[in-house]
Amino acid sequence: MKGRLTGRVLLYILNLGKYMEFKIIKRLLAFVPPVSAIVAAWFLAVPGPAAGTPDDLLKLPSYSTFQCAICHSVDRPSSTSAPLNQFGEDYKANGRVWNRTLALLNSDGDQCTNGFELDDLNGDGILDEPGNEENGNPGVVDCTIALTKQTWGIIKSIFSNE
Ligand SMILES: [Ca+2]
Ligand SMILES: [Ca+2]
Ligand SMILES: [Ca+2]
Repeated sequence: MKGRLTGRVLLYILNLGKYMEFKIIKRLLAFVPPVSAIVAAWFLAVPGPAAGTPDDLLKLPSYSTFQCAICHSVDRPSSTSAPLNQFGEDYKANGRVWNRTLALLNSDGDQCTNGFELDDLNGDGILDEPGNEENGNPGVVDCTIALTKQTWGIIKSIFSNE
């Protein structure tokens, strides 16, 4: 009888122990963030490429030489560091579209319009010299007026109208 009672008491203590263990594990799990939160935190901590860059590049008439540096003041913008140069700011202010308005601006203040620098003076998205690359970077002071067939044509048309 005494042995049975001792056995029951032991069984009760063991079960209580299991219950307590379960409760402790449950409490500990409450402090562990869900897997989705860990994954999200990892993505936020690891810099990825800047979100807008590839799509925005494709909207410009030419970009093969300067690429990201057309809009950003760093060569390799990331999701955590993608400062814009003045052309990038103007492009953003223009609703992220390339058009005549943006082509006629001279964002960087050198001697060439954005349109000349990206080889699309009128901003219609069609290169002035098919197959050409950028004549300059519209976000960097790097361009002096260069005479091309198109710019010479424009200069001539200005004087022929007088
Ligand atoms: Ca310029
Ligand atoms: Ca054009
Ligand atoms: Ca320039």
